[in-house]
Amino acid sequence: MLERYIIFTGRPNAGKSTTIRALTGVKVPIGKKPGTTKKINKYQISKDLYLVDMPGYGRKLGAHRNSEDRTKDKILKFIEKEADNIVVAIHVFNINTFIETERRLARKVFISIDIELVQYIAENVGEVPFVAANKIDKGKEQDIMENMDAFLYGVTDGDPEAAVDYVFPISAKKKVGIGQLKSRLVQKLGEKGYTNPFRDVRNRKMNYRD
Ligand SMILES: Nc1nc2c(ncn2[C@@H]2O[C@H](COP(=O)(O)OP(=O)(O)OP(=O)(O)O)[C@@H](O)[C@H]2O)c(=O)[nH]1
Ligand SMILES: [Mg+2]
Repeated sequence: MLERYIIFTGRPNAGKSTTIRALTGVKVPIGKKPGTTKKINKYQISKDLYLVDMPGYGRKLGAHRNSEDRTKDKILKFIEKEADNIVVAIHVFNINTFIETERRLARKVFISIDIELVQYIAENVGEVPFVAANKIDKGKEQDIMENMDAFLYGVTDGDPEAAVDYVFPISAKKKVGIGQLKSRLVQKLGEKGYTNPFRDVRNRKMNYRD
């Protein structure tokens, strides 16, 4: 049986796993430190449909460069190889630290890994992923707005209006903005023949496999 995927991507600690919990009720492991999700974890939610909780894409303090590179490689390979089987992609990023992290990690040359990954998904899957701008409950409003502007500007190449349809400010932890993202996600899945995809999964304990 062919497997189809709903994938969640993003930097270490962005809140991918928390977002899966908030959207679907599936109790995937979450943690305070980056590196909680170590493998590409699949959770079957119906006959052929799987939630895919990805490990963090990018650098994290104290981690070995080699293992990080292997992880990044696995994520990119998965997206490339399974492109036709990815029904929906959701990219999660931290709205508080977008500018700061991108600058710091790129050693002052401003290259955005979040934007690169969004574009990589769009090119391979053939559709722009939904983007969850996470952790809006944290930090100053001014900083959040600046980070959002920088992200929108980068991801649309200077036409922020183009992103209103697929970027969703959320707090996965406080469950803010989850309703809007979920209804777009459910709508999109419906268009692709998956009705009521999360009906039976709430609070169910599920085993993952990779
Ligand atoms: N304040 C706040 N914290 C959040 C939010 N979402 C997630 N977190 C916290 O961020 C930390 C990381 O959350 P995870 O969901 O494990 O992040 P992840 O992206 O899956 O991380 P890795 O698996 O390590 O790549 C946890 O301490 C969460 O409680 C949010 O919306 N607001
Ligand atoms: Mg995780």
